[in-house]
Amino acid sequence: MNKGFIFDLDGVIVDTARYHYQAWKKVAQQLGITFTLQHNEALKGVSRLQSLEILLSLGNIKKTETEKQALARQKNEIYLHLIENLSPQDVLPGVHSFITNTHNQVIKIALGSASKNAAYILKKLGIAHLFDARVDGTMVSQAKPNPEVFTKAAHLLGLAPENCLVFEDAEAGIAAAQNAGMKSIGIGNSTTLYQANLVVSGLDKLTVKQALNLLNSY
Ligand code: B16
Ligand code: MG
Repeated sequence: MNKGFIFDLDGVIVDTARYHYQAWKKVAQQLGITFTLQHNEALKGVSRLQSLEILLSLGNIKKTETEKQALARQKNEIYLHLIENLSPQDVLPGVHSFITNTHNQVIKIALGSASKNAAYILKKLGIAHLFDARVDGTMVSQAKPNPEVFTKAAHLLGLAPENCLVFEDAEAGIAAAQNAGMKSIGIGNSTTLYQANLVVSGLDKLTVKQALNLLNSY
C-alpha cells in the first residue's frame, strides 16, 4: 500500500514530555522564571533552543548566545538524567499493537521527532527496528511548526505528503503536519489540538482502520 504513518515521539510513543517539563522547570527556577504546566504546552514539539527562547521571553530575560548554549546543555543534562531508566515498559499503552497492526496492513512507518535524543530513546524503548525511516532533531534545520521534519520523513518513505498521516501531541506538530500538506491525528487534549483532523487520548483508543479511513477521506 502506498500510505505512510508518521509518529511523533515525545507524548505519542512515550511520555517523556513530563521529563522535558521537569528539566525546564529546574532551569526556570534557577533563572527566577515562573514556569507552569500551561506554559509548557508552548514548548511541546519545539526544538531545545527554541524552547529556551520561549522560556527566556516568559521571564523577559536576555542572554548571550554562549549563555544560551550553556543553559540548553544544562537542561539536556538534567533531562538525560531523568530518562536514564527508561525501558520497554515505558512505551505508552496501545503503541505496540497499533504499530504492529500498521505493519500488517503494509503501511509504511516513520518517526518524525524534534528531539536530538530520539535515537537514544527508541533504543532504550527497544522499538527502533519497528520504523522504516527516522527523522529527528539532528537531521533538520527548521523546528516544528516548520514542515521539514515531516516532509523529510515522507521523502525517506518514498511517499507523497497527501499519502501520509501524522500522529502528534503538540500544537506546533499539528501545525507542522498542516504546513506539510498532511492530515493529522492529535494525541491528547482536543482543546489544545483542535486543528487536528481527529483527536484521541492515546493510540489505545484508535484502530488502524479508523486512521486509514481518515487518511483516505477528503
Ligand atoms: P531534545 P517530539 C520534542 O520531541 C519535544 O516535544 C520537545 O519538548 C523538545 O524540546 C524537543 O523534542 C527537543 O528535544 O532536547 O531532546 O532535542 O515531541 O518532537 O518527539
Ligand atoms: Mg511530541
